[in-house]
Amino acid sequence: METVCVVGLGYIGLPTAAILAATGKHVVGVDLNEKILEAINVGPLHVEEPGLLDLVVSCVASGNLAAQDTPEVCDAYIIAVPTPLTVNLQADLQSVQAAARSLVPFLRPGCLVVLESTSPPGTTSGLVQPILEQSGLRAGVDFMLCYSPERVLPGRIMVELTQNDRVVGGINQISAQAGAELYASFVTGEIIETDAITAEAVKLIENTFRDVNIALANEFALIAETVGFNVWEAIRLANHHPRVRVLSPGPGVGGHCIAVDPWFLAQAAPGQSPLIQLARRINDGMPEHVVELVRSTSIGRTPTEYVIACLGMSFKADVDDIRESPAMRVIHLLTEEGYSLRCFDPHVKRLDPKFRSVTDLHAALSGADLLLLLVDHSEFRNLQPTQAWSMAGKQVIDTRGVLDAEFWVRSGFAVQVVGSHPSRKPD
Ligand code: SAJ
Repeated sequence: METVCVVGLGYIGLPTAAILAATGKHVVGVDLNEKILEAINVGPLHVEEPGLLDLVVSCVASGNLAAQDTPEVCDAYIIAVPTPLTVNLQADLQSVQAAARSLVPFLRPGCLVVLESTSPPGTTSGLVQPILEQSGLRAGVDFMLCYSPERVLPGRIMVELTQNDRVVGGINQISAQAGAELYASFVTGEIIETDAITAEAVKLIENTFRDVNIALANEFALIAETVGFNVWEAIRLANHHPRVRVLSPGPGVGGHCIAVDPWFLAQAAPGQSPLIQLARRINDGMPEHVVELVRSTSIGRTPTEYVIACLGMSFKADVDDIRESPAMRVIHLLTEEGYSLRCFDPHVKRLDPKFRSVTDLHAALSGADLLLLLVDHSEFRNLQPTQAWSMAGKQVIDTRGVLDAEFWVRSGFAVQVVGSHPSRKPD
């Protein structure tokens, strides 16, 4: 398999295309978005990910990677397009359908097609296969068809794409073998062959496990605030148990995976998934809880005169991605209530003008009544009270439990950490 066509050049497709190109394969990246094509062929890159820029630049320069708007005949095809959630909490598979349709004229006997997009169980054989067979070729006989989930963590994509174990599910055994051969060209982790529907379920199970665990941590945080203990300390100590690994509470769960994928599993069997659905709702309720904490700090002030420095907009630390971001949800809710916001995120470059965003920390904090820490970016983890002297009010809400609350309190600030009792300013 010397030539590969990757359809969808986003957070997964582009790194995959670049890594394949770096192995010496001739890779054609396909995307419908002209701006993305220009970003790859000319720059600047549309995705911020450590190590990605250099690799893309060198692969484009070597001629092994080219971005274009239509597929071409290749030995292997990878579909890595988005599968968002509809308003009815169903998987929107239109991009997968369109990508599969776009490949039909180019399929040739002996080629391989892999679906990587996170999809409800049964999508590869039930949706993609019939579309591809419109080529007149039979899946599993004339061409091979697999599902293989990516499992990489944003911020560590380039490392994890090669090092993580890879599950490859074929619609039959020879398809799985062909898929495993493609991934063996760049994966150093174990490659495990299975069937397509199991591989689809594996991806959903992994992210659902994490979502439910975060929901549990968030529930512990709400209990802690009511009962009066520090959830961060309690979780840290509980995790000393050899078989306990509670995740961290926070302002909610974001990103295009963990906040979305559990619904694909839940919707496949709504009557059998009450725990998954409840966990989703607990996590989705956290931004509203943060807004309640803000209300409690601003009692007696009208929202318009209460200035909040919102630190962080992305869905998690050290990434520029604001998709499904709980920080953005909090910002939306506060905006709706009429608060005066100053939003600052050192990673998010394309800011929506409707939010009053500023380009540095000082501008965000200067004259603000409340410091609302929404994302635990490296730049914020060691934030010091001395950096916040220019604030008009001395209120802090830390939704990520990263600030040294006692030190901030000793320095004259009132600090509320999600999952613990509010600390008052010393008299
Ligand atoms: N979060 C918490 N508490 C935690 C951990 C995370 O509130 O203890 C929040 C984050 O702040 C963020 C969200 O959850 O808003 C998701 O962040 P994440 O770091 O847990 O996950 P993602 O979305 O960046 O990547 C996940 C990973 N899946 C698992 O860890 C099981 C990654 O391996 C997947 O490849 C990726 O989803 C994906 O593409 O599906």
